[in-house]
Amino acid sequence: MQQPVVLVTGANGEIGRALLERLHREGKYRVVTVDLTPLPERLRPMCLETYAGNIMDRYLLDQIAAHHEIEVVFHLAALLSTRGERDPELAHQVNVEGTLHLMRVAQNQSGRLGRAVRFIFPSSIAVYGMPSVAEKATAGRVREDLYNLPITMYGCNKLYCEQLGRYFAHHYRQLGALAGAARLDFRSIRFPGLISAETVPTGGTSDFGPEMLHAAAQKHPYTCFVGPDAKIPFMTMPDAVRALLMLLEADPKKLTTTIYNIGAFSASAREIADRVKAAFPGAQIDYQPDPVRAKIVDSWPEDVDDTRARDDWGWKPSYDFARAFDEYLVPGIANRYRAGRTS
Ligand code: AKB
Repeated sequence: MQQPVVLVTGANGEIGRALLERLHREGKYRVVTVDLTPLPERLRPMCLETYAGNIMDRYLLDQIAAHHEIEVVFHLAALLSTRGERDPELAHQVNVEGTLHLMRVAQNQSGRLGRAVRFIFPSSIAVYGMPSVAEKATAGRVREDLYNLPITMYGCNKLYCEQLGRYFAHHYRQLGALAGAARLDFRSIRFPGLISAETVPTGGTSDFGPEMLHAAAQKHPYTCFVGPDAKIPFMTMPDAVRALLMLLEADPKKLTTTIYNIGAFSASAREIADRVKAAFPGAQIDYQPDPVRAKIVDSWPEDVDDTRARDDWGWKPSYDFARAFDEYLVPGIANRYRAGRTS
């Protein structure tokens, strides 16, 4: 029997590239990708087919669905929080309308297959809106259902799409002929800021962590856009990808919700800078907080409560703060720049 087909949108992004490599190593799925920009040469042989195009293009999505029996969707395409504040309407189009198109395609596909397509959606700590820095400091590990008052378009988009997914999974066309048909199996993870040894993110507001590290590894000075005390949860990219696959493979009977926090470690800009300086002794880091970006980071919780993910599908991070730097980021980044890779 042929392996099932997985569709990855935003495959050329940070998470996408890491996920493609992992899916390729495991060899359990055939992978079809779509992204605005073509995949780098080295990733293309890992895929059954790659499409360069926009997820707003309904015709393209229908074409992809017509050509492949898609059983799983990783919908990674999105405009992140800083980019989204620069163009909120575009963020809404990509993050909400694009997601709706894709859910419709996956829903139709579930009907055709007669079983639920698994739709894995990366949400974010951006769905939270802490009312003040003082409350952020005392709130501790924030549960999924608290402080859902985002201050960015991206956060609003993610929060809404989580609900859209829940609707598609449990209530889609509840009055119509499809009331008893196979629905989407929607599952989402609220990611913290992600740090990869391979890639530098663009357009996000948690980017100060990875930017600081990659700048130091390249011997570039770095001016941080948040103050030294700004603190949010972070996670390494290998843990993020592992979580996506764990949630994909989790037994549906064990899932008690469609929305899961996952945590690994929390760190302030100063704590990250100290680690970076220890690893790259010449690193030059200073602070010139951008008031808006700093306010966005202040609105995100210091830490998240991931009890549900631990209980329902066995989530446990592999990398805490020390291991992340010592065993993954520092050696990985040194390798990456030594090899002089450009993509
Ligand atoms: C961003 O900064 O927008 C993202 C996120 C926290 O979801 N990295």
